[in-house]
Amino acid sequence: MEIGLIGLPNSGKTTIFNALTGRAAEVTTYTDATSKPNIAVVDVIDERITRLSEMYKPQKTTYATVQFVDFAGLARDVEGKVSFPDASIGMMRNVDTLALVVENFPNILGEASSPLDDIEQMETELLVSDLIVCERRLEKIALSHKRGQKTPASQLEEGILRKIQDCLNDGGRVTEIDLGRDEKKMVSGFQFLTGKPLLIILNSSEDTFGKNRDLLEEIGKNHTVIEFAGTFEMELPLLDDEEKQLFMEDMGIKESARDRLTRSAYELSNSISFFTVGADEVRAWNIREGQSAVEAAGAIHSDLARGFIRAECFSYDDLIACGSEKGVHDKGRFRLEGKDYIVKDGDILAIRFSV
Ligand SMILES: Nc1nc2c(ncn2[C@@H]2O[C@H](COP(=O)(O)OP(=O)(O)OP(=O)(O)O)[C@@H](O)[C@H]2O)c(=O)[nH]1
Ligand SMILES: [Mg+2]
Repeated sequence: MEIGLIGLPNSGKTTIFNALTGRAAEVTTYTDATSKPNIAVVDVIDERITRLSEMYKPQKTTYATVQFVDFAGLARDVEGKVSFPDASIGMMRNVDTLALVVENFPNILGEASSPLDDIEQMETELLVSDLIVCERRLEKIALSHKRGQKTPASQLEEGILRKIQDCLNDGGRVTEIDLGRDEKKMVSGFQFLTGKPLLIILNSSEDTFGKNRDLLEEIGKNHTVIEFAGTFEMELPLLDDEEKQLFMEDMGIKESARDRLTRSAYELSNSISFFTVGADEVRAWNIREGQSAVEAAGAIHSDLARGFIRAECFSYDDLIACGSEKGVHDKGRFRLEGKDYIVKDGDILAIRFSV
């Protein structure tokens, strides 16, 4: 999964990136629009994988990974209006989930922040950039229709894009539009920014962290929101475990920034994990809730999907309850599932296939 950190200039994106990754990317008062984004890949530490690895003692243990991308400063024009640099937009379209970092601490001039206005402003930016994509494509389609190149596919596409355009013009998001499976496929190539799950990170100052209930509630009416204490949490990965524990308890932080964010992002994007186990490797894989056994096979390798015969399947919970794979068999919890079986979070799969 790829999570993109976006936000107004100086909202603390790089600070949060450092808190998430344990990196020390430069935190500056002003980065310019030409700066490259910071990118880091981190393991998603899933206790179930740790436990499976202890049981199977494989040569290799592979956790699922999340890639964090910290987008460099938005450009602000002379009137203070922000816009995304083209290079950033291109990259933003490639991430799975957008995490909007919102400043909730006084700026360097000591001025109070305005989180709700900032969210609105950023949402408008996302919407406008989708609207531009939509309108450009519609113009192209209209032109080819005028030239007599009208096909069922082009008419279908036009219809969907009109729906999207209307929704955006009404201030809605692409995620709010009820699209069928084929329609979704048709527009997936546009990678609309408002079509991606959006998570709000309220970046609070150390002294107000945990005391922003009203604000969080207000934001929570329309969004999934989590609160971070950016500058404080950026220091945490640098401490030893005991110190870290003490500092976190002191602030009332129960989980690391990384764990909080990845869990929310998984929930928001309906991601689930299934596992493969064996003497060579124990590994976690991510798919979307509702995906089938053959789609899960395809996540491992396209050959497995192409030559799919059956999925051997049992659940992690049954394995733990029964103590061993043998126990799972003895208690009748071992299953053979077909192509259309909907994979559950925590399923352990082995794909039978032939190509
Ligand atoms: N008090 C306080 N200051 C913060 C916090 N997070 C960031 N800052 C400060 O805000 C300034 C900008 O932080 P960055 O993390 O570089 O912000 P950014 O969003 O990456 O900025 P650009 O990349 O330039 O858009 C720095 O001076 C940080 O020290 C925070 O949680 N509390
Ligand atoms: Mg930055």
